[in-house]
Amino acid sequence: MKINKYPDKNTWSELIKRPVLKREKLTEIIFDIFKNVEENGDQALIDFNKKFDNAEVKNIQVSEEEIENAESIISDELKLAIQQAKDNITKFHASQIVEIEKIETTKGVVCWRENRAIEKVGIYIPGGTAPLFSTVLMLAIPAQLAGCKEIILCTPPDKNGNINPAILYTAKLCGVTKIFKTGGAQAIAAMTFGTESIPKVYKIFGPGNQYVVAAKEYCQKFGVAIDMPAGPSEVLVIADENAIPEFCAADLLSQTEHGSDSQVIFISTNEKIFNQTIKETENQLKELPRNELAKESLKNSHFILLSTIDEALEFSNLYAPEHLILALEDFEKYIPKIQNAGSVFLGNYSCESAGDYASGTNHTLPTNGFAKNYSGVSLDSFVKKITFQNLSEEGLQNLGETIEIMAEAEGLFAHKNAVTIRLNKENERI
Ligand code: HSO
Ligand code: ZN
Repeated sequence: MKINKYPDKNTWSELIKRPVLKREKLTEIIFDIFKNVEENGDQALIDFNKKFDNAEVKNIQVSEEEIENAESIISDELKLAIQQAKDNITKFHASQIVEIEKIETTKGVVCWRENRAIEKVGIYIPGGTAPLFSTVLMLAIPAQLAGCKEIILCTPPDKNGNINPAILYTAKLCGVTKIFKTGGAQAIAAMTFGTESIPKVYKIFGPGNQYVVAAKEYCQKFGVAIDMPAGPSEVLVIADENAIPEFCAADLLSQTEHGSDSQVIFISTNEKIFNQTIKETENQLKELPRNELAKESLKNSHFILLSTIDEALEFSNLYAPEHLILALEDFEKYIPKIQNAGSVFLGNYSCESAGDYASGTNHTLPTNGFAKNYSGVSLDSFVKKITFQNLSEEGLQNLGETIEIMAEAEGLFAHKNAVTIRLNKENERI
């Protein structure tokens, strides 16, 4: 970890830099994978499963029997936990449904917006050491609430050709319509073009490695939308003299265990809390099963001592963290000063894990500074909004002249005429 005591403001631009990823030559690889999947469909996916995941898979689609089997393997304890998380995530996302409001902008001119669900969406869940079934909750729940008709899920099989039972169980519970054993860029390609078994979708969601991220960038060329540009996970913690170093260290480490490229930033205005948190982080690190990853990501991480909370927030707004934790006594006072952050955790008891799993907010959030211009996933991510308008005769009379004058000024006489012809007709009748 890098320790910075009262760094000069002109060094901040260095401190806010994310770790530079060793990006391999991805463009060509992604192009080839997309071409192969477009041309060979399911067979390409079966071949890629063998090549990349060392898995023999005959049927790309997960069967009903496999899903039932998963349900019988999951412990009752885990089922109950998933249920409570689901209830909270559902409650919070359902609260985002807004009522249609019809607005009369001029007498006789009524405008409004209505939501329509994106009909077909695809969820990508990475394989590997941490089976992120919590991400299934975060994506499938709002998709179902929004009314998406087709919600498909792709995830890579293990070397026995199986998928983690918690992923299968959660997918079924949250209304995923079809589950497929395919991962990496080829899964994104399959959802982009469609194959014999995988339907083509209109929007793709979910995290992934550098190949998946590059594939999600590429699929947009074919008219598919994505949730947001992605980067490694991150958290920024701001602590005052009332913060609890053990808690701060635990929060920092929870984020470092996601991957060696995760980044955490700790800022304190109190030297004692600062030093204790560093010590605690080193102590707790030793106990973690995934401490190799955590150690690596700590190398990218900064511990910063600053003079005031206002300064800490100024730094945080510049960094625009995915997660911001305010371990502050009077956090209320600072809320209006938060400008850029994906999701904020207030007070000593609001750990990031709460939002990662079960409090109700979504954990699919903008990283890599994108909190400056993107929101996290919400119900809105699964709908598009259509505007409507209805002008009565009186409405057109009230607004017509304005439209005619503007159309004429743009030199667009057909536009003007669309109004004039109607107003004249009206006059004829009178
Ligand atoms: N912190 C991750 C989400 C997650 N954590 C899933 C645990 N499981 C990205 O925000
Ligand atoms: Zn997490």
